[in-house]
Amino acid sequence: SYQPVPEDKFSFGLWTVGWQGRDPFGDATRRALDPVESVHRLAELGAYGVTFHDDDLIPYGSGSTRREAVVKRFTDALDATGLVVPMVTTNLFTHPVFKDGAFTANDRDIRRYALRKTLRTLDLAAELGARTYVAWGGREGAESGAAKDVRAALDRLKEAFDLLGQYVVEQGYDLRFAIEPKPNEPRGDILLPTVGHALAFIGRLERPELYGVNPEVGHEQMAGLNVPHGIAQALWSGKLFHIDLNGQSGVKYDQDLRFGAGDLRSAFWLVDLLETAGYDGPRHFDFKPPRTEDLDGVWASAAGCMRNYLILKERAAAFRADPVVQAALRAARLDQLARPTAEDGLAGLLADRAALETFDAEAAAARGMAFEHLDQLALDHLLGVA
Ligand code: GLT
Ligand code: MN
Ligand code: MN
Ligand code: MN
Repeated sequence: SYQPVPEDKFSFGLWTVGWQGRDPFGDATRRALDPVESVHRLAELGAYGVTFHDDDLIPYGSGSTRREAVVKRFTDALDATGLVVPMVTTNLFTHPVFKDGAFTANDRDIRRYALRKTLRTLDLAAELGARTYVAWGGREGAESGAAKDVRAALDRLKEAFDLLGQYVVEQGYDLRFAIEPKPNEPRGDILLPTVGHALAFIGRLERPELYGVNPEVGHEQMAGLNVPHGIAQALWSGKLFHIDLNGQSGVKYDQDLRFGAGDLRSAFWLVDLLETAGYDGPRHFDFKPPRTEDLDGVWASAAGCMRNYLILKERAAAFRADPVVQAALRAARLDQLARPTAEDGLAGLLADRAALETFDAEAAAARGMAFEHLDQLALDHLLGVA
């Protein structure tokens, strides 16, 4: 029946279903959604969580009285529906003040403002019980060479994240940071463009254990990369703190299609990976219902994200359980890959004449890998004909 339930841990950003369809060429095609209305609709659809930027919930520029009233009304809706807030983030990209970035803006006073706006959001995240803070640096980048000293900008980015980490520790907040890479858009080139760049950056921070990644399916594909491979490396590094699921068709503008649209085969392998690797975080959808849709279409699109995930989860599990597939995996020698190459140690390897002196490279080269048969079995399962 593919009916989502809270145990599936599906979550949505307020900015996703709330996107009004404004793009660089056209105005809004839909009215604004009240966050409280979104909370109720998402709960009815079977989601367990809702996420937001500070400004998605509390209109930019609100004073403290308005702030408190808005948060109270929102938490009442959470209490009424049982929805939780697993993740919160800060809008550091919409206001013109962030046109040259936030934590890496050349203007120092803008960087200090961005930090204060973020520290205030960390308080809100802790207040609402969020365990993850996402940091997407969409405006941290450049369109031209001399405009940004990238090494200095990375110093400032490290300085910012170290300060945010210090704050979380000093306040005793149970919060971790998830850095979201993206190669471009809105900046011509964005800093930390891929999962690999972000992982390398995290290793340079003062408290690396506090930071992980929030990869977005479409963002890696915009860089022409294999999403399940990037996610696998994040998992292998213990750094998959959160994930943005959506759809994208190849290297072009950020499409933010509903999950399952775009590269379906990649989505199949991604779900297979998340479900078999023991990822237990939110399955968070960061998509944009196309601006052709009215509000009925918005909710159909949101429901489709979850339905497609559940269908792919079922198909991937059937693939793994199929005895024919298991035999094909052995024929493709996946069991050998799982075995250490030299459990006999360096001395054993050096003493092993069969590893070099008498090794028959021609015979080994002649062995087929049987990958095509295996991949066809996967496609049969994905297409529902296995
Ligand atoms: C923005 C961006 C997304 C990020 C969001 C978090 S905001 O919509 O395109 O990929 O995940 O800041
Ligand atoms: Mn995107
Ligand atoms: Mn995203
Ligand atoms: Mn996006």
